[in-house]
Amino acid sequence: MNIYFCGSIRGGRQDVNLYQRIVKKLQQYGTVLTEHVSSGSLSEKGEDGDQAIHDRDLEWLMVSDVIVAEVTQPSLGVGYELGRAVALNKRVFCLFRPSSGKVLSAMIRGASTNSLFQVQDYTEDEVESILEKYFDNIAKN
Ligand code: 6IA
Repeated sequence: MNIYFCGSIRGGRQDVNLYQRIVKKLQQYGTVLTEHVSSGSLSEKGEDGDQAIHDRDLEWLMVSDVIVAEVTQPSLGVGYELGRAVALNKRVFCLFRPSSGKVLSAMIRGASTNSLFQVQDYTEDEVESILEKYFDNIAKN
């Protein structure tokens, strides 16, 4: 299974340790195409050029079976990826932490109208078990 993980990069890296935990867990279920999103040493500039990054990410999005996004830290790039994923009819799982004090965008919360697009509120300590539950479920369907 190809898994595309989305997390904020230029939107702010404050949750990067949590992204690392998520990617580590996701690797139990398949190949995480976007492992770099969780890299602690990612510089803000990027060496490839923005167009190359965009085009490569879209190619990965197209070949992915499921998109998992940590959406607590708002990111234009993540929002864009999620919109493209919906247009591609992909399975999407968004993770949000209400304890952050933030309120999730209506365009993300409101997109969860069917089982293909799900938004899950969670606390940091339950992140692994939430992912287990989700992937056990899709394995059954
Ligand atoms: O707007 P943001 O930068 O927060 O968007 C983050 C999202 O866009 C992530 O989920 C990534 O999949 C994608 N993305 C944004 N920037 C990059 C990137 N390098 N490399 C790969 N994917 C990216 C940007 C430069 C980097 C070295 C900081």
